[in-house]
Amino acid sequence: RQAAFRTDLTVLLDQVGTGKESLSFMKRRIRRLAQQWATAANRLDAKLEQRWRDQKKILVHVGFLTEESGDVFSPKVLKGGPLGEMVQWADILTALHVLGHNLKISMSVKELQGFLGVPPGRGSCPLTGPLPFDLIYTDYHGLQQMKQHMGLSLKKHKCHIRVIDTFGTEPAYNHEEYATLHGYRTNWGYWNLNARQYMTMFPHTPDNSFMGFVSEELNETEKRSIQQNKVNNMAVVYGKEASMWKGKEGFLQILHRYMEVHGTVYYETQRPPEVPAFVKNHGLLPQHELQQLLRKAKLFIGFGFPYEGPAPLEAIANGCIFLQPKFNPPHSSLNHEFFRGKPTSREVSSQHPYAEQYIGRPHVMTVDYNNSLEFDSAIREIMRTKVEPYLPYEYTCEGMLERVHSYIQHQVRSMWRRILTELLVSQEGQSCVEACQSAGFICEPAHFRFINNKEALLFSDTAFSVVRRECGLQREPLLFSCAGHSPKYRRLCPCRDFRRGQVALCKDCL
Ligand code: U2F
Repeated sequence: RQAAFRTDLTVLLDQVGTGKESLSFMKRRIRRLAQQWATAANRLDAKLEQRWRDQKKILVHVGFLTEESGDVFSPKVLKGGPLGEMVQWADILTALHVLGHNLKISMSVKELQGFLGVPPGRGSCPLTGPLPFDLIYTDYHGLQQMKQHMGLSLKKHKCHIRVIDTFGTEPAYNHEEYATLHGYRTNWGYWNLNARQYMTMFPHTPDNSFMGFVSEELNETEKRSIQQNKVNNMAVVYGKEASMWKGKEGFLQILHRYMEVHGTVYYETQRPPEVPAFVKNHGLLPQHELQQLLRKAKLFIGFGFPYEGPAPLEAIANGCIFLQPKFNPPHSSLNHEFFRGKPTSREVSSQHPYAEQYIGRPHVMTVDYNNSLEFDSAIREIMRTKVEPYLPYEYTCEGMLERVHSYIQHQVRSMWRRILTELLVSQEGQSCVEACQSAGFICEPAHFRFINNKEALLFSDTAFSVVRRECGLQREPLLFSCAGHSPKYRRLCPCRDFRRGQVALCKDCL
């Protein structure tokens, strides 16, 4: 069947269900952005010019919100707990619905069993027969639950699964045997999936697929009115939980010399001790009220945590400049508690590397907070600088629809029609992520299999162990890796071009 765009979200809202703050948060978000999604759907529809799109049967099983996984998120929705994951799931659900697919949503193991056709009361009875879905979107918790309830057949149906994985999973952690032998074993990894089945919140490593989420887009009238109403000495602090403010008095003092400081920190009855008296604390705000506050503010300032959340994109989209700390040395699972046990060695160079690397000045300033002169002068520069609201295309509704559409139509059998643009050889110790990036390309893991041979090595002439003058091929396709690097080797890298503002897609791929 052909999929038809949907602009009415009523059915979706009914499907999401009730009874938990997390679900209410997601529904409020879906409702608030309904008009933006509808406009985006119409635009993409026109752009695709009647192209055939298969309607897929899709199951979305949100593992981290199930009671069986402990659901620690829902009770904290109104108390300053993490919302980024809920923002993303709400947007994924909306994108799949708007693209016109046949969607089933499950938020409990019972519903999961029902949809997979496991007879009630026979908890671990494995699914027999064909899988009733073309695609299953879930997370690591959900994957574990499916393993328990589908037993052996999960292996057979693995290629239909997509794992929503905020921070990403690198090939070395995903490959069970390699991870076990080389000390990459964590609580999360070792599922032996194709690394592109992991879908991330930001474009971290091209080994995974970039799923993303959306932020509100402004029309020209709104942009103009924002610019007229900006208050040059108004700052909003990034951090809805009091603990995120701990030990930051020094910076807050400096900031307060120049600006009026606002916060949206959750509190019960009294001001949390971490939040100084000169801060105007609004308490945790509903998303639309936070947007209003950001429209007036000139500066949105991060103190290092939370990492890689949606809020800086919202701030920049509302015309704020985002000021954030540089991490030197970078934070990673090797040196920081928060990332410990996460299946990636990715080095996080600042609170929000995407803002730093993909957006940058004048919208984003990444500075060394230990240097109070640098910090001080950044604030003064921000007060003088005029910026326009900015939202990268890949974070608009249209950008997300376009990307998810492309994944669903072309990525199904792990084949991805993309055009190889360039074969590069990295420096010693350099990863293909960096090698491709330094030439203005992006690493394309789908093409490793075409270049993993003697001919390609001979052709490129330089890929060998520098010390032993040897060339090596990768025997295990699951270990092809853009992120991997070793001081001993130069790597042969498949790179491709990408669209401006839509890094997941090559120039001719839609
Ligand atoms: C990130 O999770 P967070 O939820 O902490 O990320 P934030 O950037 O703080 O914001 C999430 C949403 O919270 C909303 C805001 C954002 O869309 O509009 N919000 C609000 O509604 N009211 C307020 O007063 C303040 C914010 C990240 F997303 C997760 O993946 C990580 O697990 C987590 C830890 O690093 O950080």
